[in-house]
Amino acid sequence: MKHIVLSAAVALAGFTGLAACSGDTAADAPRVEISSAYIKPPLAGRDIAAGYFDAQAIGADAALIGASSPVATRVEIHTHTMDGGVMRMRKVDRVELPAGETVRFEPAGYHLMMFGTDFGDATDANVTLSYADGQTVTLSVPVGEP
Ligand SMILES: [Cu+2]
Repeated sequence: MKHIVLSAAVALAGFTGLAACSGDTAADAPRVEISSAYIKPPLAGRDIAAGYFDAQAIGADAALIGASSPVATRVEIHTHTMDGGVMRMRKVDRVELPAGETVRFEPAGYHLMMFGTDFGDATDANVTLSYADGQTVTLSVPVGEP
């Protein structure tokens, strides 16, 4: 009996080792799938744009903790909240992405707020997303309504 328990412990240790190993190699295997991404360009005379997309964590929970873009001086993650019947935007530091669930970044919901943008004539812009596990992924995102 003691022997069986010991084997189980060894098997468990082996499994944990494997999990740690796959974590180490995750840098080249995106664990969050981004789809339907687009950037809504600024209104005329403004330089604030918004980024929208669908995010789905694959296999394990993930969390988006930041974003940046070479065409923006600053990119923040925002959410909308109702405040006394008024819709307000609020900066958030982290968006949980439960495994297998699609989290939408969309108008009136989560979105990327891009400040000080300068798109020029670009039809696409790079956006780098940073995740809680340290992974960063840069996407080329179309500029314009989908
Ligand atoms: Cu916003």
